[in-house]
Amino acid sequence: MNDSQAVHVIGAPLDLGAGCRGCRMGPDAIRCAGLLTRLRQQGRMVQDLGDVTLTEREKLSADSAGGHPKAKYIDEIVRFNRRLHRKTAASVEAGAIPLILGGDHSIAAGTIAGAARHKRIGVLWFDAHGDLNTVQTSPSGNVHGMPLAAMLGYGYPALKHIGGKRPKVRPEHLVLIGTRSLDTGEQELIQRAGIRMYASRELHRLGMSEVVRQALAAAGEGTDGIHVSFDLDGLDPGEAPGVGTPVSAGMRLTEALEAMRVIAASGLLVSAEFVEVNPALDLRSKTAHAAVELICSLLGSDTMEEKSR
Ligand code: HAR
Ligand code: MN
Ligand code: MN
Ligand code: MN
Repeated sequence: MNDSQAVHVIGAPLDLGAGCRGCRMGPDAIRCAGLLTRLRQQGRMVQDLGDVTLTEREKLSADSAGGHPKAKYIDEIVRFNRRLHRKTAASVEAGAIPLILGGDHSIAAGTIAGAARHKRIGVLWFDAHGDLNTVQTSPSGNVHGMPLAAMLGYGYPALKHIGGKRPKVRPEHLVLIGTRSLDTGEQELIQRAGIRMYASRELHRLGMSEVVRQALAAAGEGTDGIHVSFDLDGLDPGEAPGVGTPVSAGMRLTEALEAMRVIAASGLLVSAEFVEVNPALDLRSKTAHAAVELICSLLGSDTMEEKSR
């Protein structure tokens, strides 16, 4: 990433992968919290490409949208993610930085496939959860708990094969940050694949800057750059109440902002997404505003910051 690269905002209003409704309104909530104005004030060229189309949820039932009883709405989620993958890839090809606004986290199956179309990608995954379930291990059948497994090459075929059959990320180029809720099958996959993880305990022991420096060294080694996937439930529920699956003892917003600044300074960023903002559960748009702060720390232009000093 450099200061002259434009940011392409892509809305991904999908909530079929989540257990509760509402994060389909996430993209507009983040826009309404002032995203475009704020980024432009920081000297970043921004273009809003609008939203990827979702088939009306009311026309679908979990079965008719079907495909699999333990992967709810999987057919429509795959269709949506194919569209999202093309938009993301086109944006990278145009030399821009795609900034995808979710939507539930199942959209990562489209964004990462898109970013990985012409680049070898490392992934920094900020989340309370691992999202490393497969149809076999998922306790809920909610697809937002599965996208990262799919990107590593595990799970539901149509989901993992979006944008081609090869895995989109190698386990050594993936780092989980802020993790504190993992299912048994996810723990096994982390062990088996040797995935690097910084849970809350390590975050506090090492400090966020050091964690992100280590994460960037691992994910950046032998890749063309980094995709940042930020699930707002990675933050503490006190600072990000507007999420469908809150987990206590999360990252502080100040820590997460520090993480974004270290990533920005590395120049390694290729693409980013901010997901799981659910305005129906939010308190005075606190979570949407947290997303805007994080995005500005990640994508604000350094040059302009210096000019205004
Ligand atoms: N691990 C649980 C499941 O797979 C919960 C997933 C929670 N959802 C998310 N993902 N917000 O980060 O059902
Ligand atoms: Mn997630
Ligand atoms: Mn999560
Ligand atoms: Mn490597």
